[in-house]
Amino acid sequence: MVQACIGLGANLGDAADTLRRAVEALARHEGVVVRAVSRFYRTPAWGKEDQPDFINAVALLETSLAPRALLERLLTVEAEFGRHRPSGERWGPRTLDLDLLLYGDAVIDEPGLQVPHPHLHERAFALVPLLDVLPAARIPGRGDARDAVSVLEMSNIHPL
Ligand code: PH2
Ligand code: MG
Ligand code: MG
Repeated sequence: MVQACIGLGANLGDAADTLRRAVEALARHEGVVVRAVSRFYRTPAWGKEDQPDFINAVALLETSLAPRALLERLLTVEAEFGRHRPSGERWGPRTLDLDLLLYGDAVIDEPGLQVPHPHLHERAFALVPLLDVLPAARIPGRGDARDAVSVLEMSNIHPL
């Protein structure tokens, strides 16, 4: 079993309820055990700021799924929650976003599958909940998650 961290985000509909149900959907899958879920945070939109605040959280999993199979599972759950992926729209509003942040200490750079998540180290909305579930988290190739978050603006990341 490998320890994996999933970032959950939503800013359309009842985002907190969606995140709760998405964690349940992940836990129902064979080969996935949810070990911990972070607090839920209200966070300002990052990257594309003219959209509603997000609710963000991180789930700590143990999984027997290979990275690609886990990613496929995340995409399936996103689709179950009505996620549409309009082509060309980057960082827009979404009913549910599930990102593979960490997969053990693996470093993977393949089409559609990059681990650690390429923006993890610069996103307080992902690092703060990550540290809830894994206070000693390391980002392979980058160092301690705690060091990464220490240089970021965190005053606008509010636990619900
Ligand atoms: N996700 C994005 C882009 N911007 N901002 C916040 N606060 N939370 C997110 O989950 C988020 C974002 C792309 O996936
Ligand atoms: Mg994302
Ligand atoms: Mg995503």
